[in-house]
Amino acid sequence: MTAIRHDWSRNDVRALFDLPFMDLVFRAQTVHRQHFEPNTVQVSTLLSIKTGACPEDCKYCSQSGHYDTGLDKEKLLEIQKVVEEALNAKEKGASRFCMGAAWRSPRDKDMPYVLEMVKQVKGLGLETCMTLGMLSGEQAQQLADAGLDYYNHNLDTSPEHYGKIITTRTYDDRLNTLAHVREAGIKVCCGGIVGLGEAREDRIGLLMQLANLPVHPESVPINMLVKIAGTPLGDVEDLDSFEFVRTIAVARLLMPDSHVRLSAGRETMNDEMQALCFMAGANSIFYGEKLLTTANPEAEHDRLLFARLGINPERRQDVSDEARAEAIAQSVRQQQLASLTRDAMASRDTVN
Ligand code: SAM
Ligand code: DTB
Ligand code: SF4
Repeated sequence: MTAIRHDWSRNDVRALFDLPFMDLVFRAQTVHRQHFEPNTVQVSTLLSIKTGACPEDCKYCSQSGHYDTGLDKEKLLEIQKVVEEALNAKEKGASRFCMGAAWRSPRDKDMPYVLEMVKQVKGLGLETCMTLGMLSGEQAQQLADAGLDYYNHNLDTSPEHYGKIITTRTYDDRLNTLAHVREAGIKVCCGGIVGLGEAREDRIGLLMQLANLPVHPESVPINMLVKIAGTPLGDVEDLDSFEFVRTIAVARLLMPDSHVRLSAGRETMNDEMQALCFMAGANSIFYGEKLLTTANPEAEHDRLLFARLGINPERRQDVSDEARAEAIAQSVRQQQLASLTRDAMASRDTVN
């Protein structure tokens, strides 16, 4: 087993990106096999529960009210409609149902509805995930009490590139929400987008931020930008496919115990490219014809792809809440011990 580290330097991460492609993918696949069943991929289905008219200005997003993308806006869906979609996703083979809302953050009057959605979707035997924007500590606790398994909130890009992509919320706002989610005991789903016109140094910066969080996100979505006409990034230059695979491989090496999701952007990838991503350690996908507002491959196509590659969908995880809380507490204790040891070594070096 590779040790779980939280002290990755820029040079460490850059050195991984700089490896010859085959060496990088081989190393990522080797680490992947030490930590996961090799031919198993976790399958989540997404639903937009509130669409468009978002006050944020994320330059990639179809749902931002700042750009004219021609999207049909929709108010918060009825609970019954959400439950029907979740049942449908379960019947098609998803193990997790992710509900996304185009909000800066939920209003207090929205909370009873989303809490009820969590309870009812969980009642179907699905893992639940929500992405509702920024959360206060109290809102995170309410979601935890309702039984929410995962909360998705991405860092999106490096701290250095961030201001070119979003101006209406800060990097620290995002880190605060992540801390609230973690403190409430909800599992964290946090990743980013590549292909925004960022430099490799920004992909390095994003992965360093994720890998140096106090506890690694359980789920790390790596999204390839889906270009949306009408947004400022609607016709940005394509990212090289191998650079995308490298990003997946480096994420796998930095966060060996996390599920790395080959997330948005599969619609424009061929099957061979997706197989390379699995080879590089991706072990989760979004499944079903729609992401939030854009197209995803047909479910039938994905079933066939899994069969051609001998991949099995991961079964729902049944680890108890107590076991998970103990695993996180242990990881925090290990980090504290590692940092105490480092401090002791440093002061010994100074004394000598
Ligand atoms: N509004 C909430 C928020 O931003 O926290 C939740 C939904 S938002 C759509 C979730 C994530 O989807 C974003 O942080 C971004 O990483 C990803 N995303 C959004 N639009 C995308 C696009 N056009 N291409 C790829 N990823 C995208
Ligand atoms: C994530 O990292 N990717 C998903 C999910 N979290 C919410 C969203 C992808 C959105 C792609 C563009 C769209 O469909 O609107
Ligand atoms: Fe709003 Fe989320 Fe889209 Fe940003 S990514 S504009 S916060 S829906």
